[in-house]
Amino acid sequence: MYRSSIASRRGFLKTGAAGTAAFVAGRYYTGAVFAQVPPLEEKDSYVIGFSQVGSNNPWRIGETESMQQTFEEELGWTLITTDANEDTAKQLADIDSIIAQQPDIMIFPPRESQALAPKVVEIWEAGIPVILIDRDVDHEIARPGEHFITFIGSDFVQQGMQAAQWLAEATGGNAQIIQLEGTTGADPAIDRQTGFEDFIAGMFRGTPTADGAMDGMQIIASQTGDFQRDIGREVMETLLQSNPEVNAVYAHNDEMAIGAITALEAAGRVPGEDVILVSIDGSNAALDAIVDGTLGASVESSPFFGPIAHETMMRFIAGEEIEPWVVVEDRFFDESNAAEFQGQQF
Ligand code: GYE
Repeated sequence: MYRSSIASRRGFLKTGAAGTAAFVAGRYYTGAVFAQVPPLEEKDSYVIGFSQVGSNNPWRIGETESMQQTFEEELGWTLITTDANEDTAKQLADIDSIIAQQPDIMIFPPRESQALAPKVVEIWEAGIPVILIDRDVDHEIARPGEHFITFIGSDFVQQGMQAAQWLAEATGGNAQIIQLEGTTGADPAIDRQTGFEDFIAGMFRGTPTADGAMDGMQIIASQTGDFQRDIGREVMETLLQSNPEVNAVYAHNDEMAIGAITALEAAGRVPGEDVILVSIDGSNAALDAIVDGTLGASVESSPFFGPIAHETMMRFIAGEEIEPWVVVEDRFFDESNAAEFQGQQF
């Protein structure tokens, strides 16, 4: 599809090297000054490159299993799977090794938004179409509908806002909050922080909220726990010592919330009573903690991307124009419904 806006031209010129390579290759680029996703022909089976970020958390394992179930077990296609062990440099190298194997398409989560964006452009230069799942990249560098087909994933700003709203209600608007951030530079960590902080500041996506600024809700400390349980626990142990007045925790994922619960209990605090916790993901462990009363609530963030990735890929092959963001709808779990879903998640 022809895009002639000044913005895309300017954007394209910024990635001049990419443009030249695409022009020289002459496969999908015929002289116009905009990027275009390489096409994917219709055939019986496909080789898909899947570069996973890590596997030390049930969410990641759930995502990998969903991809394997859809593409390998149900369709009988080939999934080239790599595991970056939560190391961005390794993910960059993993992607190079997948490109060398010339898959038909790559479907993967970029660990960090900016660090992976030039790599998405490189995959585009190599003539391989890309669907990003679960995490997005910086659109100043790599753009959906041009360098990659689309981003399939949750609305992380909305998730942060929902967590803030629940916490404000649960604490009567008075909370001394420790925030445990996800992986620094990861799209969900950035947006979950924005959604939460904006909400307590009385804003949501640039519009004032009905509740206005919540002066009784204060973030007294905020540090990354890299989306990992053990790091979440260690960070919480340290932050607890310097912030004994804490009475609320907002963790960007369930694993860090569970680590924080362990740290709180070890320090003689009573999670769920003198410290209220809210997090994101909706894992089985989180549902159990909600039922036990230690975790207050968890906003769902589904890792089951196999079916929706397949459906989106087939729409692309059929020549449909794909929206730049395929939004995954999430549920919300608290004491009113957690028991109903126990064991059904990941
Ligand atoms: O919340 C977390 C994982 O990228 C949306 O990353 C995902 C997040 C998820 O490690 O548990």
